[in-house]
Amino acid sequence: MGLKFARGQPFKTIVQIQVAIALLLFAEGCSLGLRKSADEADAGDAGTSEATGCAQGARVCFGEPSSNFVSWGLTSISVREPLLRGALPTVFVSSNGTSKVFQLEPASTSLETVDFFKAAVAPWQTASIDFDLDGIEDLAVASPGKQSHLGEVSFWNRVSERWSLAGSLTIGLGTYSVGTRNSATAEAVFAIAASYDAQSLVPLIAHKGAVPTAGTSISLDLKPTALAFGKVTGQENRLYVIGDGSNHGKLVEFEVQDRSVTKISKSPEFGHSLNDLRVGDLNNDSMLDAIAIDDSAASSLYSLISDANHNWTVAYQLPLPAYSHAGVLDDFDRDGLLDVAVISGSTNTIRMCFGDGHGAFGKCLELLHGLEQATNIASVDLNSDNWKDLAVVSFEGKMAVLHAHAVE
Ligand SMILES: [Ca+2]
Ligand SMILES: [Ca+2]
Ligand SMILES: [Ca+2]
Ligand SMILES: [Ca+2]
Repeated sequence: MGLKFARGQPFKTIVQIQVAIALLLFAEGCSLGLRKSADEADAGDAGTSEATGCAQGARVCFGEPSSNFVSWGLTSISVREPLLRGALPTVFVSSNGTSKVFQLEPASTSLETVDFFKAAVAPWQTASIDFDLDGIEDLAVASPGKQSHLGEVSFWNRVSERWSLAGSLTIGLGTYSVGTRNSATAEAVFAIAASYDAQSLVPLIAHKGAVPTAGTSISLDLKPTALAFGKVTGQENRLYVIGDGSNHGKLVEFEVQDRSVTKISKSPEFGHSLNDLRVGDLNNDSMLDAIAIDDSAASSLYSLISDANHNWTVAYQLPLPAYSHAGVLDDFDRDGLLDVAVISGSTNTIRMCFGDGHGAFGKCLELLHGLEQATNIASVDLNSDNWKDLAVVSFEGKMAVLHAHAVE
């Protein structure tokens, strides 16, 4: 998820890196008067060696990064979790640079390409789901398009052991994101695509044995940059969208039932350049919360907490390195509290900060991934040891993998 990397012309970033480092010095002061943790000042020097991740007091360590070249212009990475316990996951990465989508599987120390296909319109993001309900996982690919070609979502399934185009739906210019539910149900909304330029959401409806169709488009009062469905029992029908309004950004929550998508709440305004969104229960009260990442020069992560009445509070702001485009939410140290791992276009490191169970993120590790211009990050258990590992992709075309292990 997240798209500003493209919107800001990805490779002015090279020039921006130097500027970013200078601006970073000023970024620390940016505040909306939110609660900040006492550990925040330690975020950049949280006691790791600069190479990799074993900090004093941490419960998890990360090994040296292992990287390989996949394809120029990588923008996103998504994970298909294995159906069987102990089986290995499958990873998909999109190359906006070469219009290809790659399927990778865990090898000894990295992820290796096992198949790929070329999309008609350069892709941005890929999501795995069985949209035709035949029991075999398929793919939905979001392609932003450009002035001469509106953005679309294309649908791909496996035919004779190869990826094959089943069909596509025009969504609108700036179709960077497609979010899927846990699973598809016939004749109901199984995914939502967002058009940044058209400021709209388009529900995608599944049909057994057929290509999905588009439902009625929903207009937004913001430019959507990322969206996610709730994936926990009882909240799978929740859809969360972030984007930028005229001055600030916000999060909007929807309820999805069969074919209807209804707005039910929104957060206060926050941030200026919201780019990535992840959903999870930050404070263990069974209500889903969210993190949103602002990837401006004064980049920050915001924690948004929801109560049982869907009242949203911007509970915490964590300053990040300039141009932090994306992050993931997972319990990396297995203490029962969600943590974050964030990448930035201005550093070659991952910043991992551990959740305090109230929406704040305290102690941080700085983990070297070594790539230039990182665009996205995923958490995935690559070796079935129950420790979530990290995979990072970059616009230069490389992928880096860092394996987690328990502190000895
Ligand atoms: Ca299928
Ligand atoms: Ca919660
Ligand atoms: Ca944790
Ligand atoms: Ca692992």
